[in-house]
Amino acid sequence: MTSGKGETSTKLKSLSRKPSVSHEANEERMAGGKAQEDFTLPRSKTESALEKATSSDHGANSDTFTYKKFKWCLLKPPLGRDDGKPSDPKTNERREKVKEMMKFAWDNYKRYAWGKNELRPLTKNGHIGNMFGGLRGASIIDSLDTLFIMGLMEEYNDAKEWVKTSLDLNSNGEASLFEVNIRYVGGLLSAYYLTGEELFRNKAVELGEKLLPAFNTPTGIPRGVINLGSGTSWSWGWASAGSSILAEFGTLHLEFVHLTELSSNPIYTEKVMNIRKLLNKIEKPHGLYPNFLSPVSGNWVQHHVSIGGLGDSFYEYLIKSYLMSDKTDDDAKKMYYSALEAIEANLVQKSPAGLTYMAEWRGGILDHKMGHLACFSGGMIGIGADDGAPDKRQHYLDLAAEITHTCHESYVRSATKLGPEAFRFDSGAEATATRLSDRYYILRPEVIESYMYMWRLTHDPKYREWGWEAVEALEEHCRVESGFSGIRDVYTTTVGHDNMQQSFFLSETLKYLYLLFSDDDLLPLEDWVFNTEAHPLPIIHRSCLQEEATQDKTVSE
Ligand code: DMJ
Repeated sequence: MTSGKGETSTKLKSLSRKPSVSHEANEERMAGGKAQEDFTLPRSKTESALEKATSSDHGANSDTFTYKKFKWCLLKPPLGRDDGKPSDPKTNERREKVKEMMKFAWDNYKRYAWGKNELRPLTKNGHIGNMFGGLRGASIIDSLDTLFIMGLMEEYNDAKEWVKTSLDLNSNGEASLFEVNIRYVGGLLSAYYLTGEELFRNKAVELGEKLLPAFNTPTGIPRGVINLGSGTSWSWGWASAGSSILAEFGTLHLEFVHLTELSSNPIYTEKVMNIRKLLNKIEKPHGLYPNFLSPVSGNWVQHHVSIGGLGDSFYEYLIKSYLMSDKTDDDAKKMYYSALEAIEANLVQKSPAGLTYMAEWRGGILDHKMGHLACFSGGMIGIGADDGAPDKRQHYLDLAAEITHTCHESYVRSATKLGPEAFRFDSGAEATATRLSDRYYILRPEVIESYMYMWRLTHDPKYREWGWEAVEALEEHCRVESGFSGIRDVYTTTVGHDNMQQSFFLSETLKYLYLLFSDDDLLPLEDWVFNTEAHPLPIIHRSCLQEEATQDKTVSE
C-alpha cells in the first residue's frame, strides 16, 4: 500500500474522489438505488465452469466485485457535469435533434416490433433473422445504454422491464458467437455498469456461460456458430475449409475480461488469453494477420487481410484491451503497434488526388477498395496515438485525420451525402463505389464513430459539422413514416429503402452522434472504452480496486 487510501483517517478524502460537480439527477440515475450495496453473484450459474477452470488466473481479479468499489474507482462521474449538455446552444439543439431521432426510432420499434430483433419500418413489423440463435429483443438490449445516457428514462424502464420479464436465454437456436457477444453480452454489461442493476449482470454472466462450449476446439480458437441450447458449435458454411474469422474470434476480449471481473470466474479471461497467445506466436505474413484461421490446426487458411469486414474489430480490440487494462496489458499494446506498422507498410495508400486509404491485401496483391466498415480505423488510430512511440504521436493523429477525411469524402461524393458500403480507388475512382452491389447504406456507424473520436481528440469543429451533415442526410433519406431504414443506392436521391432498422443504428450510430454533440465529460475516455457495438465498458483501475478492497474492510469496522 503506497497511498494513504487504506487508512481510516483518509475516509473523507476517499469520498472526495467522486468529483463535486456530480449532477444530482445524474447521480440518482447512476446509483439506481443500489449503488451502496455490495453485489455478489450467486454461484449457481457459474459454479460448474468455475470448478472446471484451471488454476492460472491470467490477471483475473481475485477480490469479489462490488459496484460500490467500481464506482469509487472511476476518475470522473460517468454522465458528466450536466449529463454532458454542451454550453453552446446550437450544439445543444443538434444534440436534442439526435435524441428526438432515438425516441422516434425506439417508439416505432416498440409499436411495431416489440420483442423482435429489429424493426421493419416500411412493412411495420418485426424481424427476427438467424444471427442470435433464437434470442429476441436485440434492439432492446442494444438500446439500453443509449436510452440511459440520453435520459430517456421511461423508455429505458420499459426496456429494463422487458429484460426482466421476457429476455429468455434458454433458446436453442444457432447463433453467431460474435454477434451475441458484441450486442447482447456487451449491451448487458454496459447496462449493468451504468445502472448497477444486478439483473443485467446476472443475465450477462448467464449468457456468457452459454458461449463457452464454442471454445472446445483443438486450439481453443472458437468456431463462429454455436447452438445456445446444446453447446454444439461449427464454422460458417461460407468460411473456407472450416475456418474461424479473425474479426469474430478476435472480438471477444473486452467483454470476456469483464465477465471474469463480474463473476470472479477466471475462465472467460483464460479463453481470450489463449486466443491472444496463439495469435501472438503464429507466424504472420509481412507482420499481417490474415482473416481466416483453422480452429483445428491453428494455421492461417488463406492470405486475405482487411481492416474492413472480416478483420476490422480484431485490431480495435487490441488497442482497446490495452486501454481497458489501464494501460497494463503490454502484450496487447505490442501486438497493436506491430500490426499497425505492418498495415502502414503494406496497406495504407495515397490516391492520385491525395486521399489516404486502407487497401485490402490478397497474398501480396492489393485490392484498392475500402469498405465502410474500415472507416472505424480513423477513430482507432486516433485513440491509440498517445501510447505508441512518442515521436509517432503526431504521425498517428495525422493518419487518423486523413483516413477520417477520406471516409467523409465517400459521403460528400454521393447524391444522398451518405456513404456506400465500399468505395474504390482504381479505374479513375476516388472514394466512390464503382459496382452496383456496393452502393447501399444500411445505417452503419463507422464514419460517424471516427468523427466522434476525432472531435474528442482535436476539438476541430469540422467533425461536428460533418456529423451534422450526416444527421441531415439520415433525416432526408432514411427517415420514413415508421422509423429509419437503410437505402439501396446512395448515388440517387430517388431512394429505395431496404426496410430494416438495424439494431446498431440505435446502439452505435445515434449514440456516437449524441456523444459528438455532447461535452467530453459524458462517458469520459479516461474511464470508458466502447466495445465494437458502442457499448461503454469501464477501464479496470486495478490498483485502485485493490486498494479500495482493503479500505472497505476499514470502513466496515
Ligand atoms: C456492428 O455490429 C459493429 O460495429 C461491428 O463491429 C461491425 N458491424 C456493425 C455496424 O456496421
